[in-house]
Amino acid sequence: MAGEAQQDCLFCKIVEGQIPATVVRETDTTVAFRDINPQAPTHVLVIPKAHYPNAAALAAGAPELAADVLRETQAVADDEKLDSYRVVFNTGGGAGQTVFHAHAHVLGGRGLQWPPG
Ligand code: IU
Repeated sequence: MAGEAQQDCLFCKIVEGQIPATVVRETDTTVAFRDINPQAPTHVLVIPKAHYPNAAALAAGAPELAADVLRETQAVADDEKLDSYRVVFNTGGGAGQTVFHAHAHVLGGRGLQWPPG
């Protein structure tokens, strides 16, 4: 069922505390943790606790939860004192998505090029 934890999902395991992560924020519905392979001085992932495979499924299936995730990206940027930052939802393998549990990358702390690669 939509939103249910998936046995083989690494981010569900982080939510459940079965895999370690450096958690920087947590709400009833979301977790934010530092990316293990940071691409910028600040690189934090914000995920919904509930499992949705990507941002499109999250937005369609649980729009209020999608709003929670977006709100938390702003909170991360505030915590990290970022004036400029980028929020990225890689959606689909062709866009570089490797973990199929919806997540927002919050990137900042350096100049960012546009368009991204
Ligand atoms: P992507 O958009 O699906 O490519 O992003 C997945 C990210 O998850 C990627 O940047 C990884 O470095 C990151 N990550 C992590 O932070 N902790 C983990 O245990 C695993 C992946 I697996």
